[in-house]
Amino acid sequence: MRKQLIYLVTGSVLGAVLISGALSAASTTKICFEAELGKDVQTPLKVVNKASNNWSGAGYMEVPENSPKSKGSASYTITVSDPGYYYVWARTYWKDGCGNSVGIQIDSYSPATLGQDGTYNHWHWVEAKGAKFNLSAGKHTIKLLGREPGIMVDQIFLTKDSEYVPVAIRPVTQKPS
Ligand SMILES: [Ca+2]
Repeated sequence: MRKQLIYLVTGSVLGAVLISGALSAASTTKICFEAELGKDVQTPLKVVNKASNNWSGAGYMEVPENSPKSKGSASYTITVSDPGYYYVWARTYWKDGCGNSVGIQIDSYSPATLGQDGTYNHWHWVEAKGAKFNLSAGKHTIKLLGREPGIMVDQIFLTKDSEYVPVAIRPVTQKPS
């Protein structure tokens, strides 16, 4: 009986170790930074610094309504500590159907389009569907690209987990340089 109990306890401990091992393998690096901290900002993209509970940090990046299409950019240098394939998301706000997308370019990859969805007048996360980026450890350049007017971008988020869907404001993990 005593021996059985020992086996039982040992088995549970082993099970717990295996489960925690599986969890740590499944949990992946997440990178999140504020869109308004972009450098070398080119119009019509512009930084809006305004405090609110509706967005994170000091404000957001905006392409004002009635701006030209496919113009404007902002640059971010981020540091990747965990190399691998990353998926990119942006926390966005579309004022109406005239503008519901934004572009993101990472290093020398082709620019990816995020959005083209039907969620208006509401902050929400959109992803670069079908795009993943192989990022080595070290510094990488991310560019936010204007595509359509009447849009705002609060945060930019990268994850190695293809199943992960960010919700609401995410914790900032680094300040881009
Ligand atoms: Ca922000």
